[in-house]
Amino acid sequence: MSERKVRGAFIVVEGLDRSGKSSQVTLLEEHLKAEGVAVRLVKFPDRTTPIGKLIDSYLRSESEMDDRSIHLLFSANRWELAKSIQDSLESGTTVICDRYAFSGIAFSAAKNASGMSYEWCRGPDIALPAPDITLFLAVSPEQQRARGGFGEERYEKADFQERVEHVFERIGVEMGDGSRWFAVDADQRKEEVAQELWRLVQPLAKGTDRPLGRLWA
Ligand code: Z5A
Ligand code: MG
Repeated sequence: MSERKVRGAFIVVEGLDRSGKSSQVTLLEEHLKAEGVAVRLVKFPDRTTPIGKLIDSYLRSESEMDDRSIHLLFSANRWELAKSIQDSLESGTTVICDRYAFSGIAFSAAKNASGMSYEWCRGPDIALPAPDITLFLAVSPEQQRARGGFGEERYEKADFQERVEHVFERIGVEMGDGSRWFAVDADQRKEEVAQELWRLVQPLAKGTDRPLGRLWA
């Protein structure tokens, strides 16, 4: 019987604003590298691509856009990188992703705009590479406000963030038990959060032989 090839693991870190995603993604990268694992960091939105530049201008409130248009651009920004993420995984590199399709659904569905149901928001991201694990950083509104820089960009308002959180909760429930979606208390100190994330990621540190799935497909 032929052995299945081991590929890199696809690890997604999600959460509300200022929950510490970028800090944790960096700590996770360092930890994996120290274990001798080949790692690639990806961040969405990727503000460096032509589509990413449009998104960046929108987030800074330097331009206005129809809610549906910006939603589709966020998704297109992920599709731009989908093939290269898959290639990295297949070549044995572990990919850590700072925000993914779940942010896309949560922030757009929270707008409660007409014609933008939860299902509609999910549509464009169906069939993207599926994460092997999603780490959702849950932060309280008090901690969010206490952390640096909150309030500078378009969506950084407490009532909106609360609606975003509700959509994230729905996603977590609907992803189901087999999806490896884990919520982690991100009010803890950085080192404590990092330890908890490492405990969850460690079984995937040397890669996985599971075929790469497709989101909601
Ligand atoms: N968006 C969307 O609408 N649709 C989509 O499809 C996608 C995104 C992908 C930009 O995201 C916006 O795009 C975002 C969602 C929307 N809008 N909102 N709101 P972004 O990822 O580019 O946002 P960001 O600029 O990276 O900020 P962030 O993600 O909110 O921050 P973070 O990465 O979670 O946190 P951090 O940078 O690691 O930490 C923030 C500060 O807190 C910093 O000073 C840290 O030192 C501090 N920190 C971190 N952890 C701790 C702990 N544990 N204790 C104390 N202090 C801490
Ligand atoms: Mg960040």
